[in-house]
Amino acid sequence: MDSLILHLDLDAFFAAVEVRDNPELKSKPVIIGADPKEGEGRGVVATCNYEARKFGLHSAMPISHAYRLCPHGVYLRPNHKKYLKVSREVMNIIKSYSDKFQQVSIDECYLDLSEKCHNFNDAKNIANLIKENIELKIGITLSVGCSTTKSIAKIASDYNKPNGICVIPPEELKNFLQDMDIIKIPGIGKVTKKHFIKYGIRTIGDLMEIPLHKLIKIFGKHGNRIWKIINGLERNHFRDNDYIRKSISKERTFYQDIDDIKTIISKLEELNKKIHIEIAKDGIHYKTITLKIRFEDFSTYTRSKSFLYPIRDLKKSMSAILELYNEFLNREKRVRLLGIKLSNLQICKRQLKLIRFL
Ligand code: TTP
Ligand code: MG
Repeated sequence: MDSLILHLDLDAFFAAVEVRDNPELKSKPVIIGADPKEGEGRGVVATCNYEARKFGLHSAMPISHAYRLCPHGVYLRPNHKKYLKVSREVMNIIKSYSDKFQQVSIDECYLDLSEKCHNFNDAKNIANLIKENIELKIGITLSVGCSTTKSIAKIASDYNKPNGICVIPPEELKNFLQDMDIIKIPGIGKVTKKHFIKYGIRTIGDLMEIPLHKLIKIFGKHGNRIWKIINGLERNHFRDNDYIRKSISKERTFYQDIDDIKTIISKLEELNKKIHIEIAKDGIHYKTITLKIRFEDFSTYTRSKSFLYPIRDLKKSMSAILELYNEFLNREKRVRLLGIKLSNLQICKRQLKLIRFL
């Protein structure tokens, strides 16, 4: 018997929470992100509701660009604490439908229903129940994909967004994927896509024409992984661990570009302190620290350093940041943005017990 896997992803998550808490916004374009400052703002869009997407707005778009496309939208700053709380509430509801559960980001997770359901119809009924339950208790919507593997379920959940359900049994897989852009395959981003285009591969149908040995020859391990995904042969691992973000980052786009080294260092110290306050609350340690720097001409660089073991240490991290910053000391350009990212995260075991207990 094939597995029955659901992928569940909340619709326009941050924006949906704000609309829920202020129903007057319901029919308006709502954008969550940096302050647009009437078109002069310098950050990016975190997300926006589907009303705003009609104007071409999307995540990661510069907020000034968003403002030009949609000046009459409602622009709100994010409230991460609130979103984390809503995320926990949603995940607790979803978890109650199966022990085989894995959260993969703040608003998406997988659920294995193989032992709970006999067929796709049963799985679809459960997906509907979950959707109704979340809409009733939490007041936001989500989209669900259902198939025999995690990656196909993920592609399917995106297919009928927002507020949709899409079930893809194995016999419909080929038809479903055939005309899709290869960027829909989890793990293929803009950069990898360019690599595939060099070989004339644009759609998943193009990929399906290529035999496995050839894919492996051209793309190595990546080729093997992709072949398994598009043929519905990927193995479904459910990691039995608590969800922990892959990385935590903080960045600041300055109101005016800066070139004074003292100011740059104090901004880095400020970011470093803030990010440490945040991880201390959750007992998180990190092995890798990354410095991001964007100059006035928008050239952007990231540089990382990894420690031998996970740490949470303000002094050590600051000296790593300064070491990474050294490379940019003599650039004769002003700095537009600075950012710090912590990755390779781990929750200290004792702390985890305490969090569970609380
Ligand atoms: P997504 O699930 O990618 O987006 P979404 O839920 O807003 O919209 P969709 O209906 O397409 O699923 O991301 C979840 C949340 O993560 C999103 O609400 C805001 C945040 N986010 C950012 O802050 N920056 C980003 O670049 C992206 C992609 C998401
Ligand atoms: Mg989402």
